[in-house]
Amino acid sequence: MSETRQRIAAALSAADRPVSGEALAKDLGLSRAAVWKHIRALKQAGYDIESRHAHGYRLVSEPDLLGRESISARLTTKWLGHSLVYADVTGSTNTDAAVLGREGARHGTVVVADRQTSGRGRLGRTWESEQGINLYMSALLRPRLTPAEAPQLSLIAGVAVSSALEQRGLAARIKWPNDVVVGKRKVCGVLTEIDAETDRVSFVVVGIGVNINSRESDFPEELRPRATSFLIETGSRLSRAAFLSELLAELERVYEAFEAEGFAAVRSEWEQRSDMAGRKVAIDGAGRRVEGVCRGIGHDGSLLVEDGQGRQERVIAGDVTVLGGYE
Ligand code: BT5
Repeated sequence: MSETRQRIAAALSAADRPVSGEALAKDLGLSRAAVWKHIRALKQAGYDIESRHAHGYRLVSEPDLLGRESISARLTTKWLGHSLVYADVTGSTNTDAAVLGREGARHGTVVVADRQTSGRGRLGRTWESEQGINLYMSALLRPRLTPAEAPQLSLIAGVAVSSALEQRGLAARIKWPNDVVVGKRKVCGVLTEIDAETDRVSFVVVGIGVNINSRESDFPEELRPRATSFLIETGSRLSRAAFLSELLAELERVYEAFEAEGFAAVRSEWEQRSDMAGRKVAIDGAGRRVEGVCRGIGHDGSLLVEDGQGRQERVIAGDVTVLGGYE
């Protein structure tokens, strides 16, 4: 944004009453027509500015801008996100992080975008990635794990998101393997992708999408019964840059515990943040359905499901339906 535009935004933001075009023009050494053009551009950039004849301009709300500087300025992590790539728009932050991974980018690199044009879910599904309101980020990690262990990082991301939302007063639960939900509705999805040779992980990309300031009408109609956001649940807006910094701090904390002590260090926190234990569930995956009562997760992150005969099965992947509870 041009410096003049920033100064106009700052002047409106500082004023507690409408500011006339004439006063702005005089203060900034501009013509009134130029002021008007800048106001129009600010509106296009998401500033809600009321203009009333004979009163002037009043700033109703500022856009929740995400940007390299606002993110970096808030970072409190030791290493996660210190190498930061920011894009106003990209296809998918997961794809970008994987490209960086193959180019040798370092452990802890984070890619953030204001909007994704091809946001991805699992199994070729789409992640709705509207501009300006939500969070789309991917962390490039180089853990010492086998490919079979790498999906545990989805569970770690779920713990971090649920914990960061809780710090902001929203009780969101984890739904195995990769959702964070409020009631029946999804507030966050995690997509973990692995680049590996046969027995060694080269890197893992943990992609996290969190709905922050979406209103119901921002979601496509068919998604409305199944999707929610921080704003919908709490009635308050949240700065994406502030939340991102809190989320990265949580992700770093949980990842470090996992790195030091293995999945066992995270397992009980995961179980506390999920309310799946004891619930009847059905899991569809790999061409079959497993039904039973959820008994928590195993030491490897698999879902433990007990059938009617008391036999326990470890489910490694699939889509869970909580029967009689959330989807
Ligand atoms: C996921 O897949 O939940 C993983 C989503 C990961 C998104 C992040 S954003 C940053 C990074 N870059 C990417 O390209 N992806 C990651 P899955 O479990 O397959 O769920 C996908 C399903 O969730 C869709 O088929 C919809 O039903 C629903 N969905 C799509 N967009 C949504 C949204 N914004 N909020 C809630 N639900 C949504």
